[in-house]
Amino acid sequence: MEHKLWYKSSAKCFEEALPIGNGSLGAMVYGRTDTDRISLNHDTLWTGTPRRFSLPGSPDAYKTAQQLTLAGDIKGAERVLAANMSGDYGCAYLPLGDLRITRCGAGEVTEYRRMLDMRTGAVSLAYTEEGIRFQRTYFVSYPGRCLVVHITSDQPADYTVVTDSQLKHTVTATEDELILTGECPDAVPLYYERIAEPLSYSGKTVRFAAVLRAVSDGTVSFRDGEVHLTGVTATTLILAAETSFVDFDTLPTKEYLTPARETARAAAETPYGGLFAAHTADFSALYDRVQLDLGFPVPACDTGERMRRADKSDDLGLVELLFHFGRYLLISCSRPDSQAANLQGIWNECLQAPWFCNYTANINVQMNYWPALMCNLAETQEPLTELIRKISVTGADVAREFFGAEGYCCFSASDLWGYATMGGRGREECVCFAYWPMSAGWLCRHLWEQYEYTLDGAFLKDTAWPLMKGAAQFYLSLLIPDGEKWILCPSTSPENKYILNGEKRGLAKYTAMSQAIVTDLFTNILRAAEILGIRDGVTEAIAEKLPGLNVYTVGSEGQLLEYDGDYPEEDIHHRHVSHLYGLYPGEEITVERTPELADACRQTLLRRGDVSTGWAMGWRVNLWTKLKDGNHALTLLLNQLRFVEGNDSKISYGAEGGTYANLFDAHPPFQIDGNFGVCAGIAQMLLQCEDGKIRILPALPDAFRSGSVSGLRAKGNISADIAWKDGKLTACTLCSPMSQIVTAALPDGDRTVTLHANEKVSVL
Ligand code: FUC
Repeated sequence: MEHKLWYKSSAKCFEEALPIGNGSLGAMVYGRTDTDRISLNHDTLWTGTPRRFSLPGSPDAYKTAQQLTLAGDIKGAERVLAANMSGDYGCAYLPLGDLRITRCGAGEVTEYRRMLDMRTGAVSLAYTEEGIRFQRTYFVSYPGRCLVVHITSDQPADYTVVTDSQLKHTVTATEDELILTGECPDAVPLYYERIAEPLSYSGKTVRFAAVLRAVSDGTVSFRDGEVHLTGVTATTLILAAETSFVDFDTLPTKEYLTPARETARAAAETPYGGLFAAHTADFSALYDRVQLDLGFPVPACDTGERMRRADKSDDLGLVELLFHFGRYLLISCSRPDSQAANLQGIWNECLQAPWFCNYTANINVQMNYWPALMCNLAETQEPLTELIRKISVTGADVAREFFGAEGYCCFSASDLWGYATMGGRGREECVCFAYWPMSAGWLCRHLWEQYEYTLDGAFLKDTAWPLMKGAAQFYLSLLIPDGEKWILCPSTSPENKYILNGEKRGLAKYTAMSQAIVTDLFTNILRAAEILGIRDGVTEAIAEKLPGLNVYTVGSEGQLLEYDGDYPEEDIHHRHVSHLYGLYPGEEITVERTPELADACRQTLLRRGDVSTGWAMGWRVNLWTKLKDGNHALTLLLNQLRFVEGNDSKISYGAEGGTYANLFDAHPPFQIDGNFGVCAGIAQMLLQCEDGKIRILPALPDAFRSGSVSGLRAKGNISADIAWKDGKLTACTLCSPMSQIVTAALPDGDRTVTLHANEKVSVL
């Protein structure tokens, strides 16, 4: 079992640096011996201010687009949607700044080691220079709400510490603090646009303060915006950051400087050992819930060298590491009271980050949470629930003003302020990615699953139900009859296009994915209604329309059709596999219950191919596990482990995905969803919940000869411990806090067992 990423050299770039975080405050540690860099983020630093949406007249445009689509004028319908519904993109996530620690050493650096220990949630650094042994430990404490850097040396040394930011800022020093204050710009250009003018600062955006303190056995002086440490052997740097963000709907006017100073002062008054102990206790309590041992030997070389090797098939220990790293990242970037994990979790150094580092919601933000419930980290999903709550408010305006519909909706991306409208800035070709009012439906499956995993009835009634109902009401308003069917017309399949009359089109009469998302939501809402004893007009309308949503058709190549016809695809290797939503994360298609459709999914995956962007391979890992093909899932996983060199700003939409030296997923660029997707996929090789059964080792690759996993979660608030040897299941116990009867699907057949409260029961 291995829980460490380690390196024999410092990070040359972001994709070699090591992430730490407490959900809100994030840091990337470079571990340099001359000027060390710790880049900083706070999850509420975004451009913009609260806003609500209106677009009078667009319900008519929507109806016009629908009529044009039904009449076969897809091009005309795309034009109408682009001209009347498409607007600006949402806001951008911003970097806070940097903390830099300089020591002007002259000697050669030897015995260097930089390491992330995922069990403690801390990075450490050790090296020798000029005969002095230096050590550092870095962590971001959730209980302490601050970054801690502990610096020691076996002989006295001198350092200078500074802070900096790309945002408008000032740095001042008091007697015992360095204070960086600043504010967010109103907007930043997209990543591929140049900043033509100085950024505008209206003074209404989020403001922030980062307060640095130093506790040392040597001399500490704060002057000229710097901290000078002289003759020190043990120093603890503490950095606390707070912002004026209140909530998505309120102007950011919260007091931030005093809380940041208070937090830093309180931490500085706590001995370092106490800070470290509180942090590790908090972190390990979450991280240690799941254990995975695949039994592979750990090579002697460092993690970077392991990643750089072309063939990963003889270093399958990396799979274990990737699984743990996914859990590590989730705990570090999404905690109760933090914002939801964005495209890069919380770690972003760019003023103009790719895709604004936002909540892209046509797969990405959802994928971030795929491992949460399976890996017994339900509380990390709280921020996602809050994101849904936001868009249930802002998106109600969008539903009404854009569609004349009830409920709420959100297009393909969101932000800190609950952005829910259609981006694309009116460009005609934007429809294929921007017109997609489906994200709320997909997001709601996380609410339902949270109930299924935790059986928390209060959560179902008070939180999940109203949010699921609002999303369902929106789709009920939109569905129209088409013969025996009920369709969402027009629809797109995220970011993909097909060929119609020799031209590329994104819009279609209906798409498999839109229908599948509504099917999933309606199915889950009826289940929830039954549990809650609710029957009303909404549930009746849902029950009536649900059977008519199934439009699945198998195409001429045996593939599942993505659109309403068997059109040639623009790109048969497209990264999105949206039409397979019903296989995963949805549950409509299973090998056992709908074998023909499962087979069509298999053909679709084979046609799409095994190389793609990072997250797209992460999705495919999960899909192959759902097809019960562990070996193919492993092929995808190994592809995802393909080494990608960092510090390359190129964005690739093709077959260049993989993993960086610091195990961050490479779209490229870095995008954290792939880390979470693959983490969930590894869990799904070992355990799946399907049609009321708990499937044990449903997709175990042959190469995983012997191993064990414990603490994985199954639906029904059940914890599972599994062991296997030479490919055969040798032990499996299930445990639940209450008595219940469950069916376990084992490799050699089903077993129904009675679980008694808090007793581990063997199902073998
Ligand atoms: C979706 C994907 C892209 C990228 C972006 C952030 O739009 O299609 O590949 O991941 O999100």
